[in-house]
Amino acid sequence: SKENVVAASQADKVVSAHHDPCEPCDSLSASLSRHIRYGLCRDEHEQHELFNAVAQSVKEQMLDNWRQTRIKDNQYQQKQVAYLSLEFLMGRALGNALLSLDITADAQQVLTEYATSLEDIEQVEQDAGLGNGGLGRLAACFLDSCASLDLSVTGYGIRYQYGMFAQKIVDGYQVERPDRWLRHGNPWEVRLSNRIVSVPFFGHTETYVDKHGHRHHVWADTQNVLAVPYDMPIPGFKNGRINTLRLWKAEANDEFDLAEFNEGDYAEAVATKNLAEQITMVLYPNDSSVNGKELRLRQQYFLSSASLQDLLARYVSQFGEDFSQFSEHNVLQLNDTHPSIAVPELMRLLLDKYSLSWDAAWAITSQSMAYTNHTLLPEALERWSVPMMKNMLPRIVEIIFEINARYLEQVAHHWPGDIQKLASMSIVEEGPEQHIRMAYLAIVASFSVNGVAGLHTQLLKQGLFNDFYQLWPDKFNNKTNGVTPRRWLAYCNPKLSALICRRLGDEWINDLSRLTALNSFSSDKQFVKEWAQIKFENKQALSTFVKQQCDVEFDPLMMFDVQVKRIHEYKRQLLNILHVIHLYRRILSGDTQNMVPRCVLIGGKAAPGYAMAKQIIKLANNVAHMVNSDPLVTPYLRMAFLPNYNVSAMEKICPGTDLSEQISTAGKEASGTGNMKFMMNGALTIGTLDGANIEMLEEVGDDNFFLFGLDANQVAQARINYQPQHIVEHSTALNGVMSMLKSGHFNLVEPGIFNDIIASIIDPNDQWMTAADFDSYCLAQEQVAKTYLDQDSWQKISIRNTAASGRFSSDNTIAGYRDEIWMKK
Ligand code: B1H
Repeated sequence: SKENVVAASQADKVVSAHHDPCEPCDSLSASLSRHIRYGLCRDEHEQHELFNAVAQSVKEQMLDNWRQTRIKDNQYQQKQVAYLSLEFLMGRALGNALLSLDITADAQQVLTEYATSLEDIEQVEQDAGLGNGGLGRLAACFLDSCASLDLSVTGYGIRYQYGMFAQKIVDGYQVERPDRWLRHGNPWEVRLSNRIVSVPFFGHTETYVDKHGHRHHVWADTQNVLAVPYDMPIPGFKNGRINTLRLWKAEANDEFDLAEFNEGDYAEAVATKNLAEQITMVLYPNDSSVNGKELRLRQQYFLSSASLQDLLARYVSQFGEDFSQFSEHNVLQLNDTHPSIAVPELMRLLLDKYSLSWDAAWAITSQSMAYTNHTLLPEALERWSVPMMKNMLPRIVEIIFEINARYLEQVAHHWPGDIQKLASMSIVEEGPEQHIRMAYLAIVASFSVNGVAGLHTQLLKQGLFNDFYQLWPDKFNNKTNGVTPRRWLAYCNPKLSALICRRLGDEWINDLSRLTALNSFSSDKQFVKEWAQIKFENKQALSTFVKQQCDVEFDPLMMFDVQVKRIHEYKRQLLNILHVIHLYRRILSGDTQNMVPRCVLIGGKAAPGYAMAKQIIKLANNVAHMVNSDPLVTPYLRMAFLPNYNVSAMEKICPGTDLSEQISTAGKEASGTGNMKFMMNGALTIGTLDGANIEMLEEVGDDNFFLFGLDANQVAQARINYQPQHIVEHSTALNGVMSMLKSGHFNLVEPGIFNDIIASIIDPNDQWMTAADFDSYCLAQEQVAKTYLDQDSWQKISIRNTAASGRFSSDNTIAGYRDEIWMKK
């Protein structure tokens, strides 16, 4: 195979030698007028062209520091971290870049000369939606925090031509549309033709013994796909560091099938090359469930191999082929098992390409890999069919079996004579068809295995991975998730941000624990008044957005009750909808005493193959329709389903939310991160004891959090003899809601469409136990209403929530990764 790695750090040195570091680059203004004059080639330009020119100019402001950062990091002064992830849910980049470079005011000023506003230009940018939900957005927040903490961290991912699908709602149903985010080009990216690598697929393996008696493995007759890196700048917050997000695009090489070529089928021979480019065509839109398609495994291997070749080439250009210091200088953080095929791939490169011994290669691999688990849901645990893998990656499968054989000796040693343990802990799952358990592969090869919130890590250790925890207790650790305070407070909520800066200065932006000082203002009347006024204005802005997107009138004088996240049964949007129906029935029956007028907003995408999630979307839309079209109801209750929920939408939603819904079945949501964004922006939370909610409650205190429902232990207990039908019969409220649903009140013209949903609620096997928590949820909602009636105390609690959110800065999380995983000695 031709793995022509080009070492390019030499080129950097040459270029920098010719660059005078004292010569300043053009000002933003000069740069922009140059881009508009010479970049567009005509006098008329559309908004997206103007945006592109602005982004090009802002990128230019980063180029010197970007190069300086790269040159410094190529000297390996600090350990190099590679964050491998199939998803980076970046959203828009312009506003964030301006904030980090501290040139927002500059840009606002410059744009007045072009008869437009920065705000308008920002809205033109397409979201980089290269992720599904929390896992992908976490990777994006982490990159921001790493750069801001001056850490040398490179994100490695895939440059999907189509990101997360765009969601439309037609007649209440979700319709998916392709996300053509690159249609007008991507002004932030830089294509690096000098760092292209080649990734092998298919073929077969051969072994031979050389004259010294050493065995060698050759992976022959492979079909190679070129991996072309596209770099995106990741600016640190006002610190001059510009890190890199390196996204790989698959391209065909120009080795043609000569037979076909010579037979005159030139066009056909060239056309087959398109197959290679399919690899990076589209993001798989599943969240918390696997897609076992062959193309997905190809994406995973493509990313892993390209990134490792890149890393090794860089290392070799600095240290030569002496890999003894590799793990001292490099660490690979695996974002779930999706890139865990990097484990056997690193082994392969060290063994076959650099001729290391197994023991040397394994020492390096197992001291460089760290794995983060993001879910306990069985449907999200990756298993790949061995026959399929053998065909696509024959050499990789050999290596996995060898890793397994050696590791099982350790298992046998730890549990002598326990045959059952060998089977249950094997990386290879036996059955009619063998499968590779990717999580086990990741655990075996990693020096660190972490969960993403306290409860999640505890459940990993005691449940799913208990055997491994017994074998290697020291590998396991917790790193509770966080979100970046730059995007999720300073940028998205400029009014609140300004108020906080007036009282505390601006140091909270990179030291969020300073927000605790806000507590001392919670009895300052003037401050509370300003706090409430800002929330009101943010609610006005959100109403405008909801009106645009859903054509529903939200009144900012009403309470804004919001649940936005992927649609999944375990997240229980259904519980929320049942509560809306409950309020609707109360209003219809005239029981409006102490009722607080509310606007309920639900938004999120369903995986295209997830039928139940799609029905929940339809139910939300139908209930919203009934609620909003009854003038007797709308003074008390309104509801909207927001189409196409994404990063940019959340930037408008979380500042204008009063109540954040975090109502998953306890033990199912590994962490959650939306919960943290709402808290930072002063929303109060109604939630279960699940994921990071538990830690939020701990920080803010139970007087300032609306807790309800079974905890994880109680859920496990209650499951044993769960009789939801019985619960319905004994709950007047739930009984009423179920009757109304069954009567067809919400689907008069489409009889029967909600039968599956209705059946799921009273199914003794309902995994999500919606009925079990319903009464408790309604009670907590009454408490919410009561608190909201006393606006003064509501606003105080709101302040306390923001004040207590400091722990959930991703800076804090990344400091933990840095100290306890990456730099751990
Ligand atoms: C999370 C996923 C996920 N956990 C499979 N698992 C995927 C699994 O494409 N796939 O195959 C994609 C995504 N995503 C989320 O991670 C958790 O549900 C959240 O609770 C958590 O906050 C987030 C970040 O850790």
